[in-house]
Amino acid sequence: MKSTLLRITQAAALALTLSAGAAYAAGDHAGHAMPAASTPIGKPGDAARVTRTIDVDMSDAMRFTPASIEVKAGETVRLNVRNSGKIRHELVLGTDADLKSHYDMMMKDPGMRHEEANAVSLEAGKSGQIVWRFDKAGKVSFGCLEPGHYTAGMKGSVSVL
Ligand SMILES: [Cu+2]
Repeated sequence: MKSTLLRITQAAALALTLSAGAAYAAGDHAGHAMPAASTPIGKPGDAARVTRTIDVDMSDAMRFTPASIEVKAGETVRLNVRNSGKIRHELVLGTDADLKSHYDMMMKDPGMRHEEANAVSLEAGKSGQIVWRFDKAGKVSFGCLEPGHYTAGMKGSVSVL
């Protein structure tokens, strides 16, 4: 009886720790959130205007498949992202400079989660989506900013034509 109670208390304490950690990570990251207005990489898309869905796989080989995607300027695309690995991965859209600086932050604070519109962070086996409007011709990069992944080559790019 006593040990059951102890276990419940431990579970409650763990849950509290986890939620406090999540709140900290979200709060810590809020200052870096992208504005909803257009940015150098485009902006969050309207799901009703999606013209194309592109499946992207993330694997423990530290690769995105496909790693290069082509879209037309002005196109709103749904990236249907799947983590087929056994560890967490994420897909974050950004300029190379954005990704690099976020990656450096992740190295200092590995618990951080990306929950902005330009990112999806997925546990093993999970799927998620990003709806994004690529409104300027050029290159938009993406990467997995989990510690060690980006530098192992877990990156790709969207050519906006
Ligand atoms: Cu990864």
